[in-house]
Amino acid sequence: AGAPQAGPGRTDVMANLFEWNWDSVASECTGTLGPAGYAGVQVSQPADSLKRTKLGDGSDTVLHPWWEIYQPVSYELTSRMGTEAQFRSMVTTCRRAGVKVYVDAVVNHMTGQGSTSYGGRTYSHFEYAGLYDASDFHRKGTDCPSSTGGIEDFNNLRQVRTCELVGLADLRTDSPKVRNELAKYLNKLIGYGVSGFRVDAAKHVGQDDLLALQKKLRDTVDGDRPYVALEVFGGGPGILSPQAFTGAGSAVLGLDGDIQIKNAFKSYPADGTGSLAVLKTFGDGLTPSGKTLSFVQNHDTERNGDALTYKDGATNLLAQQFLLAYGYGTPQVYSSFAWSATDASPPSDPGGLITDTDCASEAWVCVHRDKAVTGLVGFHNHVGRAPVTHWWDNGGNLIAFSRGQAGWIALNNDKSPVTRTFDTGLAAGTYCDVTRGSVSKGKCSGPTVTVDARGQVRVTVPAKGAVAFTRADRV
Ligand code: LM2
Ligand code: CA
Repeated sequence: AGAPQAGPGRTDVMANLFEWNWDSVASECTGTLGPAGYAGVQVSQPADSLKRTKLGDGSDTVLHPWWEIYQPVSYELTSRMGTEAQFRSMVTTCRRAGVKVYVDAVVNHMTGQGSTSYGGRTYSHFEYAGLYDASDFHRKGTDCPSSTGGIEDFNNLRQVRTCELVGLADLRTDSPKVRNELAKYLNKLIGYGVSGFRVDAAKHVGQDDLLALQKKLRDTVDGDRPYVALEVFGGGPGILSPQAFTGAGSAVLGLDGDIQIKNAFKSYPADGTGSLAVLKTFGDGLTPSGKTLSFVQNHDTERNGDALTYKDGATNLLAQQFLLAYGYGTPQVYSSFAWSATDASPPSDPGGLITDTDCASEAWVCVHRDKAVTGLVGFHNHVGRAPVTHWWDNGGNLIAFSRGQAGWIALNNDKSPVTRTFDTGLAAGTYCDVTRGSVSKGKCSGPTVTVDARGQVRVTVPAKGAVAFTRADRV
């Protein structure tokens, strides 16, 4: 169950293209992800889902909110993101570009509302023709001990596992029938070339059922065990904690880590009152690096206040650079659509089908394409597992460190530039700053910096910016 790895010069960086349609993911794999050195891409929940036909109460103004996809109604692959044929072709295209595909898998529940779907299916709560009937769901009273049938106490083990998460029909993942249906679905995806999964609501499935399900999964087309990253929000005690799930999959999501990154880069309530100096031992107290899919934000935490968002602009880019440079976890870069209301729909046609991504429009935010980020993807791939050395900080918002003798970076989260001499531990020479330029035919397209015979470099670290280079960026 290895972290994503593919192609020469790649290690493990993943892009999370949340609610990009399949055709757009495919062109991104060929046009950007492959060439920039991304090893993997996480795509959205691909099974047929709820398609709402009318608005709910007064505050409900969006007919097709982004969260429709978290309400599956079958395991057919017709969705807001495209057809089954488009999905398959996307996987093939991405793999050819050296980018492995990881799928967001909803295994805890089925839809909690509505009656029609993107695939044109009709269904009702607890009845999904040809797949599940009422006997395949946990029920209030017999299984779920809460008075409403919903999870009321997130510290109560039986509630967390058998009651309904926000009213979503809770699958009997402890039954052979449900496990077989889920395995059939996930194995179909693996057969199409998918390399692993982000498992939605894994806390609400529980360790035993997750492990039993994974035993039923086939090897990937590369001959590996599928990579399985479990979504487990922090805050739960004991066996409900992320730490308690590290043995139940390949990794857990870094949901405590993204909170800490936000706190360091942007303390509440004022921007810049935290300090990057605290990141000297980032990872302390969190799940082990090799067992964590780390990120600055995801689709939930960009909305719930836990994490930095694209709206933080340069601060967000700087945080992405830190995560890629520091080497905690398998790093993932999140890119999705712009929003103001938290329920907003991704750019869609009137029927809710998501339209092609246009990174040049204000409707989409392509963080993974930013030169500040792609430069650090290359850095990450080059430095590999080299340890963090030569750490330096000013106790505030200026930090610098090396990754062994393979690379060096300085990050400045203050509002004014700083010029200073740093120890890098790298060999003497002139290097291309990969945050602004790249080396091609021995020439740097951006600014260069010079390391002297003592391994020292004198640089100006821009306000809300970084300077970074690796051994491979000598010119
Ligand atoms: C997740 N991880 O465990 C996803 O990352 C998260 O985005 C999902 O919630 C959740 N679990 C279920 O997969 C989102 C969204 C919810 C939304 C659900 C289901 O944050 O607001 O709930 O998807 O679409 C919506 C309504 C809610 C309603 C529910 C069921 O907002 O009010 O509950 O549908 O009808 C009565
Ligand atoms: Ca459950």
